[in-house]
Amino acid sequence: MTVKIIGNVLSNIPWEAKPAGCRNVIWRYSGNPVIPRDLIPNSNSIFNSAVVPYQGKFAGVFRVDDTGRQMQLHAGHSEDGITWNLTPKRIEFACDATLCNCAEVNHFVYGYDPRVVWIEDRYYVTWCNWFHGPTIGVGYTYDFETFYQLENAFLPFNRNGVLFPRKINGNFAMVSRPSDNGHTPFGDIFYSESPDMRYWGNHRYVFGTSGGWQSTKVGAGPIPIETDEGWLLIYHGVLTSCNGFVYSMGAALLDLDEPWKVIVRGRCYLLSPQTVYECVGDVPNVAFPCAALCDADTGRLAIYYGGADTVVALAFTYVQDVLDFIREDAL
Ligand code: BMA
Repeated sequence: MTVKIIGNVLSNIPWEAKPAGCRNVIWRYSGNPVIPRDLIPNSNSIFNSAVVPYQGKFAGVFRVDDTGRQMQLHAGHSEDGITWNLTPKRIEFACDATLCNCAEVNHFVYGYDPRVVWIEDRYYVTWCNWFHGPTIGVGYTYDFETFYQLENAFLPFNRNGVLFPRKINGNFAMVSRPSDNGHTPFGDIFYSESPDMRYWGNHRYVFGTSGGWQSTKVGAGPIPIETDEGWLLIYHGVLTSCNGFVYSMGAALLDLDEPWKVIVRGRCYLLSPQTVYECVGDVPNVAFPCAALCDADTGRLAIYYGGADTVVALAFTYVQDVLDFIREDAL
């Protein structure tokens, strides 16, 4: 491994060796899916969810659609990152009145596709939050029990708001994907900065659609991974087939100081929906990454992704191998 990962040594992340004969850069966990759709009472589906290391174990925020098909967020804990306990009651955000006008913002209608990241002194959560349509909700927690809500980052319509794990040039940094109020047949990734997690600006264009698997729209996935060569961004790309959207995952490397500048981006997907749990479910043909655990020592990467908008699955790779893969066949 020549790449240096700027992050914590996490020797206990989920891991399984690459199967003999596997030709792909990424391989699926043999026990997939790790979270079934019916893990908690009244869940219709659990997918597109975010996990982080927490107190030597793991915690996260999970997208749970209930059997009324209401999209909600639930907290969860795990000893090993594979077997999860989710709190049956959904997260109800308290208001941080110092940074949020609660009466205007804190009306929970729906929340989905969360991301979680530790920045400086707390875990920040972003998600797709109803505010007269989808936009980027922002909150934080210290303990995965009490969650505080802040002002929405952007106007509607926006999705896939993903924070960077540290300030860049003195500001909080986020990528997001402006969209429409429906199932959005377009979408490019933009970058924005904030001095205080409240006011967002300095908007920059990062990248948009390209051919093949990423020809309809793209959106950031897990929290970007810092390396000495740039930010590794795992993202989803969507194509439109005669049968609807197909969601795959790919990767790009962004400049460390100016992350809107793309150093390299892969032409081919890392993983596309091919297994039964990616192709059969409430929305067929979806592999949607929302979180990754990375061990800075070995470069091991465990990626959590939603399968067919129904379950949570895991896949493994090495950061070095992903970089080699996108450089060998770059856009
Ligand atoms: C997007 C979001 C995701 C979902 C995807 C595929 O618009 O709703 O949560 O995984 O569509 O249905």
